[in-house]
Amino acid sequence: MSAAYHLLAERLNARGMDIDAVAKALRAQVVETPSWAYGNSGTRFAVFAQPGVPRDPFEKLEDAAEVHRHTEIAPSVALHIPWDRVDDFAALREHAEELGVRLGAINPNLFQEPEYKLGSLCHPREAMRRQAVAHVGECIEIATETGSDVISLWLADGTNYAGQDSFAVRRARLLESLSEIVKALPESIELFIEYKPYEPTFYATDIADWGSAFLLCQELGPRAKVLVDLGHHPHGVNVEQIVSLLAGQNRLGGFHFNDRKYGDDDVIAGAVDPFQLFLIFHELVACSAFDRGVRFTIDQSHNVEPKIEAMIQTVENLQDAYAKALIIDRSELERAQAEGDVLAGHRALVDAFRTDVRPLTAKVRRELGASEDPVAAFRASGYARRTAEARIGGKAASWT
Ligand code: RM4
Ligand code: MN
Ligand code: MN
Repeated sequence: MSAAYHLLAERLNARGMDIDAVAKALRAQVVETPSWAYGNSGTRFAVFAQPGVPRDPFEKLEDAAEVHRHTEIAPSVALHIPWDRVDDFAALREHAEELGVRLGAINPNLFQEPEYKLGSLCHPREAMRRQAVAHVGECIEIATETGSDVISLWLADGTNYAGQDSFAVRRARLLESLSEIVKALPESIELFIEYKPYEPTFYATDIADWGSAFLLCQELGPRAKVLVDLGHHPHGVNVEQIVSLLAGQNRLGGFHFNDRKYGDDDVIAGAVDPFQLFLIFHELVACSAFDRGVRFTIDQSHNVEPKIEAMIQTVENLQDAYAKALIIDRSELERAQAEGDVLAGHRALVDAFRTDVRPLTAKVRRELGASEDPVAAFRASGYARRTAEARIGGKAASWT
């Protein structure tokens, strides 16, 4: 065990903290990675293809398994349909199992068909709404075959100009479409509803914020929950407070982790604002979200950085944020809050945030059979070179 770990353990033990319990919680952390992050992606200006990018969902799973191999806390992979449509989902599931991973949330794609120009579930024409509902129905069937327990829905619907359509009528169409979807869900599958304030539409988005998503969930019943994507808020919004509120109402389905400086940038979680990430994990620990099945998915697109390395770094950042949240001196925090000791409460958080938990997370990874330094181990493994050499020919996976 490293000297740095002993120092950290000593410090935490002196505060009466059970470091073994912290390590146990960290070993149980589970993060889902998105299949679409392993394919080529870009901006509306350009897609920069990378060498060795998977050519089909089977190869995407191989890259996801590599992330899991080095971290041992990323055992499941979210799929996006039709990007990940295959003829035989049982075979895909088997391939995942052979690689030591499993298939996670199924994400319907209601934004790329030319028919969806004016929307999908809210489209003015009934035939288009039917087509969109049918696509989600196909995703439910896929979820049944893949053993997935979540349909994770992000809706691109909205309008570009005032007067283009009626808010109220679009809302009524949305509720009708979603009610049909919920009715089609088997017992074992939940529906997550993701919100986003703008993009691809610019005037109004049909599910723009957590309140809109929450309201829909209330109308749709207990199987519908809200998904919080960290890049989907206007600037200055207190995301950790939204997390606390939704968790308190038992409507926090899960996350799409990423980070951003300006818009929906989808860069590595914790790369821009690690303090916000830490505060979100603090709220989750405070309301025992980890015992309540909240799902932790990454939703990122790595356009210029190497994709697998970026994903491994992300998983590490999420582990780091969780570790820091777990070592908060909660009795001191409660004391300070009860006594109105403003800055002592703040200091309790900042003290944990400033603590270097890397010796602890490295130990946890060692115990799990993962790599102590996952990015370095991945770099040294030669995997990137091998796949770049092997994956020649065919068409690289891409969202375009
Ligand atoms: C959206 C949203 C969805 C994701 C797509 C690719 O902005 O975040 O969750 O599936 O991008
Ligand atoms: Mn998302
Ligand atoms: Mn997004």
